[in-house]
Amino acid sequence: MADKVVLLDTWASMFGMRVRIALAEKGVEYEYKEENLIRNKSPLLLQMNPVHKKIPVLIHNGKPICESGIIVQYIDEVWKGKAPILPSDPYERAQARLWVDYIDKKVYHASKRVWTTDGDKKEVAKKEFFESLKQLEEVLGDKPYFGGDTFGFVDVALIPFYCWFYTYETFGGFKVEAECPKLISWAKRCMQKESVSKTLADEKEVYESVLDYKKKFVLS
Ligand code: GS8
Repeated sequence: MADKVVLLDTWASMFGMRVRIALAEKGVEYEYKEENLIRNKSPLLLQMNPVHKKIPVLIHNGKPICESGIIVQYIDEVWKGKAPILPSDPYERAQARLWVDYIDKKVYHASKRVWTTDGDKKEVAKKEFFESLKQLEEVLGDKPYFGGDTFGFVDVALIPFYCWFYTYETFGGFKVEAECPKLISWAKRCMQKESVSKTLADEKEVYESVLDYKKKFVLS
């Protein structure tokens, strides 16, 4: 029986984009279901992710897998043959997981505060955002990808943030390229891959959706 793969997601989610890139890398066909997280989470989402009630959720032959980093690893294990995402060496694999965890804990939290806060809080967020990106630039070094010569787990986890850079830059009054040129070159390299360019949302549409969100909910 053919695999039935369903993805519960929202179009602008950097976490959902990770999963879509991984599925594209592996050539897995799936049904995409857009969730309305603000007004109305679907009964399917609440049933499939009762703990966090968050997207993305991958439903593989009826069984849910939650949390983007875990989903990408699951995809890599299930669809083994093509385009490995995680390194085969256990030490390298541990390092890749460490940096994905770093992206989740540092980059995401700082980046979100750049557009949701003001004043001193925003200045602290900007500082932390650049510290985390510069740390990642150091990890990248002179390699084409975080995965070395090939696009890997850390690349999949980080590249969706690229289509949010315009939003961070507009709210933060900075240019990422001025501070982290190597990272921008890396992002442009990743964008040459179809799995990435076809997945990443339009940066202006992301920004418009953030403006819309902020109008509805007074943040900060
Ligand atoms: C984060 C998912 C998440 O924040 C992962 O999958 O890696 N650690 C998780 N999902 C958000 C949308 S993207 O910002 C979400 O579903 N939010 C709904 C809510 O918080 O109610």
